[in-house]
Amino acid sequence: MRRPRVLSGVQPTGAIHIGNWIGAIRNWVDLQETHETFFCVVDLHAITVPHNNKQLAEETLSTAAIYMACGISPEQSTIFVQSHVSAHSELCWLLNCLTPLNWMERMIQFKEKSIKQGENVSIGLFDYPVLMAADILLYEADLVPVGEDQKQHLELARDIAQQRINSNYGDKENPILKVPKPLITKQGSRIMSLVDGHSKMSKSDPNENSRISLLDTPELISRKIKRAKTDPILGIELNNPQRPEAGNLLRIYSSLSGLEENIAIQTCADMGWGTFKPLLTETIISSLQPIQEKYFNLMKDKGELIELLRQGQNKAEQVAEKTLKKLKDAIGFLDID
Ligand code: AQP
Repeated sequence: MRRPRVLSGVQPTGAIHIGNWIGAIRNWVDLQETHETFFCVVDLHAITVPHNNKQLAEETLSTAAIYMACGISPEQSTIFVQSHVSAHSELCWLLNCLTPLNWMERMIQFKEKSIKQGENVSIGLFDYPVLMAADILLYEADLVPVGEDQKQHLELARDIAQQRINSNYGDKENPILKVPKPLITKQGSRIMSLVDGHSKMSKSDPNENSRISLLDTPELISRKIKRAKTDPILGIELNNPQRPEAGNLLRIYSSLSGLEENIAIQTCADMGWGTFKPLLTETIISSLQPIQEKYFNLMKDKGELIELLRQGQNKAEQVAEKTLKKLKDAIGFLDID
């Protein structure tokens, strides 16, 4: 019996921030102990919006190094780059041909992201959820860690596997594709922008002050926290809808200090911003310091890093090719191997 398999990834669309870490990567570290884990840098997803071709390779490598610096171990997990395993693109095409257009037209994230792109929306952005379904289904993932915003995409992957593939080409005893389940991450793990408590902290937010990146220097962290939006009310609260910024900063403090939320609430209940902000700054700096140290060490030897990604690619390919072959046979392609 194999351990339940988990697959997840981050797009190399910019510097990884504490939202990506608290909401995703940090949880993956724990999953390695109990699950069979596949973590990819999803560079094919990154080009669904305009990207910088001079930076993509470097950001891809840097994202992989961040995974490892945060504690994802190449021995325990399969760490790889999405575009290095061509089965992702190939399965995406096959799934495209099996997915009804009207299922795609319901995707909320496309509607939101396409507004930001104006006239320049690519077909790739529309197809993002099918590529994500390909990522998940290729590895026969049992569980996929998803935040609220990705739930609909996982639902699509489940529907494609179940309704368009298994029920058309398979039978109950021998399903062709595994139907994945969501691994819902904690509510509190959604980290919001430092300058607007209503919008998510995001790599692509043009305002650098909206996020703390994992590689920010102590001086920069201190400056960003000083500038973070506050209000004139004394006492830091977690769950007051009128004070989203206070709630967000307290959530970051509780996540990084390791204090239970209720203890963090009590500790900060009477603090003014002048006391709380330096405390938060210190907490962020000290929790990022070991990650930064490991990251810069890893980046000293890019050859070794690339070798680890090559090994990850080989491991990933072995699993992905099997699933792809199974589906191609089910669809009815001529096989000459
Ligand atoms: N603010 C956040 N709080 C908690 N979790 C977050 N994640 C992203 N932002 C937050 C989680 O990080 C993982 C990787 O995300 P992604 O790179 O695939 O894309 P994203 O969700 O669109 O992240 P960004 O930072 O907002 O990137 P851009 O700006 O490029 O779109 C996911 O598990 C996500 O839930």
